Amino acid sequence: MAEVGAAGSRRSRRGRKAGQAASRRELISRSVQSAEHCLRERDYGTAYAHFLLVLSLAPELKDQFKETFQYALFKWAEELYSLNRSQDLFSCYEQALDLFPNDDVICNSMGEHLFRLGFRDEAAGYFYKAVKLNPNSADAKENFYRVANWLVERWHFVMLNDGKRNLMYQKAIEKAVQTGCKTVLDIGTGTGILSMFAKRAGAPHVYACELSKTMYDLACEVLAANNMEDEIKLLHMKSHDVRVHEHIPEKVSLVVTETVDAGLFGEGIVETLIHAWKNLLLEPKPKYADGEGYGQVIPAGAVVYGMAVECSEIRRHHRVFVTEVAGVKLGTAVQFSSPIHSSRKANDVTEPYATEKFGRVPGGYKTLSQPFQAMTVDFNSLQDLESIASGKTCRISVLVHEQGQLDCFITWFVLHLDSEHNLSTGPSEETCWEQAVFPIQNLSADGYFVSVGDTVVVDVSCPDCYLKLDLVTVIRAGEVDNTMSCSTMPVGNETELCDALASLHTRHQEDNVQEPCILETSEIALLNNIAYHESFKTAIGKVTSSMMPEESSSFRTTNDVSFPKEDPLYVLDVSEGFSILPLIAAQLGRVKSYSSVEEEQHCAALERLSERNGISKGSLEFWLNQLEADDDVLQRPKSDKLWSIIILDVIEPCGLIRQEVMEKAAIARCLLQIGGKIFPQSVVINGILIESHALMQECAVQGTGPTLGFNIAQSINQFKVPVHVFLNLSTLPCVYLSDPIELLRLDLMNPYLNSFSVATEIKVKICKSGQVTAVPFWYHLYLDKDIHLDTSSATSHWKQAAFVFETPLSVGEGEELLLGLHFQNSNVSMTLRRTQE
Ligand code: 44T
Repeated sequence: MAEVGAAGSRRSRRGRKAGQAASRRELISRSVQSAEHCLRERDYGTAYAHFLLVLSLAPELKDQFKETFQYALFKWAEELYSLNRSQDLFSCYEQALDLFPNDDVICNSMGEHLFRLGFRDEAAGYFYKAVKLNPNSADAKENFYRVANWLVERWHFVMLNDGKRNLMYQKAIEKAVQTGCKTVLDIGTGTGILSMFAKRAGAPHVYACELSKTMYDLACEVLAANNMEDEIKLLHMKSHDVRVHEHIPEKVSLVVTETVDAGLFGEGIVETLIHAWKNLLLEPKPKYADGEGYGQVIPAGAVVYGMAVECSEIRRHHRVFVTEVAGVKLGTAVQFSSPIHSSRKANDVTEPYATEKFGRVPGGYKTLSQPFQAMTVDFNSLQDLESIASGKTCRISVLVHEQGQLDCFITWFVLHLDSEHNLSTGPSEETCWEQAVFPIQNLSADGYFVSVGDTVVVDVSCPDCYLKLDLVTVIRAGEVDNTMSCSTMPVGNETELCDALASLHTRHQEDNVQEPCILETSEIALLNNIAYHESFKTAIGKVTSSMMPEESSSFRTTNDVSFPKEDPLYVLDVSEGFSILPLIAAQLGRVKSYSSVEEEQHCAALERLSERNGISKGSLEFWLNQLEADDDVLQRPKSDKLWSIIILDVIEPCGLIRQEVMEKAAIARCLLQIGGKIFPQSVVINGILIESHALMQECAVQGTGPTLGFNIAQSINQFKVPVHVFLNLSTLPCVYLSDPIELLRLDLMNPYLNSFSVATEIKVKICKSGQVTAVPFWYHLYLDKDIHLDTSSATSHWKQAAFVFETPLSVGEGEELLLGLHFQNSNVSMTLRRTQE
């Protein structure tokens, strides 16, 4: 609007202002009317736009219209979502948050949309903000708990609780500072602990960089909590982007870092230090030089060790070793493969190794060789670092000293912080570390067995950041005279010979024209679980035979070219991921199975298996195709009520109940034929009271003791979650304080009887005095009243979850407690109190 000249009379200006105010009021009230009208008409987009205008013009109305505005926003967002207009959706939320920056409900809803569209980190940020804005919001809290693991990975708690590791770093840093290091850069500072060690040791200048925004924010909070915010300069950036003069005033004399993973190199320490030596560090100290003014790195170096290992837990998660499952022959029709494999292609996002804490692996492990030195690295030598980065490969011969199945190589390392301070991440060490696992795959069935005196040949390298161990061949004791127990040789002319030999040992697949079918590790464990599939086979058989009593199905084979005249029974498997249950059902005869697998390789695998097992073509359908295909072409159920069996996948491999299971059961219930069944028909949640300090260490930093007096717990524990997942209950160090207790029964056949939210209190008798710290829980899935699956069994593909209490409760033997259980939206929470209180 054109400015009125200074000469304009006061009166006319006031008059104009009054006029403007009136027209503003008019505009606002009209817009409110329009908005409300649009809401009634369910035109949410326009309603939202009107409200936006109203509240921008008249912020004083925010309180009055907040809820209606939110309603319009959420409704409009749903429409935008279903129209795939995600950009517009997020713009709306950003506008809404400009108006209501401190509104937890909008924040939480924004997080939910981000999450739904796959932006998990961003979603996590909004959930965190929503919880901070309103710590009592149950929705925001549940959402936050589900994503907290991405914001702050759980190993932070474990590492900060590892007092030995902290003390070792502190001593090494102290020594370096006392011998003259004045300027320190902490790369990947995390919560800032190493920087604080340097400051406390007296370093005059300490800088730290951290690339994760959440960790950077956390480090700021930690420094403030320890009154060090003015003494340590924190940078939110990757070390590669740090520039001398611009970000730090001078080159530093000490770099401290713990950017190492279980496979040592996976966090990019080699590239990080190459960059640091070239740009951020003073010259390295010449061998015989004295005094100050040189650059150095803590850790000074590392040695990586490897070992050949037999381990049934690794085997069952990484290779399909069963040849027949509940009557379905697997044979060689499909080559199943673990997602962890050394022959990664460029741009492969999967890591070439898994990790496992071997001290706690269920079923234990057996060493087949002595530990061998796989690689050494001097972090103070640019030349050494560059040689590793160039991808040099070392071929190592390892003598087998114990017979067994060669399931994997495992590696660990000793970190030499300096000449006197070391940390080992070995499998028998009392540390927070896991070991890296390189599963062996694709040998012939008897190729895995190795005998004393055999030699296992392995190539070790570190291309593209990750440590890699490749099995070259197994030289059988009789084949070649071999007296070396373990020798390292650079890869030379023998390579071709060995490769030729290796190909003799690997399986020849006549039908290896097709791509391997890569399964998740839990899918592989499931496929290896014969008892699981047998249970289903029996339970499905019982239902189908009860539903066609008029004839014996035994002389009907599935090889019939045409379907019998009578209608078949329909079985729908809505398992998540790969499942052969539809094949098992189809083999029972007169059954038409529907699989809900989505991935192309899964469909292809099921089709091949179906063909190999002589299952007639029409007996297996893919639900996805169904949704798209013409109804008349495929024989689909004529009415919606034709399913005889619907198989639901109720438990996630991590040990939690899947989201919306009861809602799905309610829908499934409506689609069942009379006499039809949902599998499982009911789910019993079982639990047990335990005292476990190991579990507490993984959930929260335990005071200032382990962090050597620094206050880190308070800040990082904001990211703790009450339910711990992926637990191996069978090997968790703990004391049982009660017998197993039935916590809750969910009846999936009558889902309306269990309202989706349940609160109960259960009496628990204490059988041993101690401190109750947690309640691990697992499930019995009842396929019918006689057949159930136990998710805590040794062959289960499920892990367990545990509810961890805020504070431990001291209990005495014989005492009776009340365990409160709350089940809402598939989330479990618990409380514990004494009966007499
Ligand atoms: N491994 C956990 C610890 N960073 C990995 O953002 C321990 C794994 C673990 N910042 C078994 C056991 C355990 N510039 O916050 C992270 C990360 C940051 C950088 C700036 C850089 N060049 C980097 C590189 C990484 O550093 C922090 C620590 S790195 C991860 C430590 C129980 N398996």
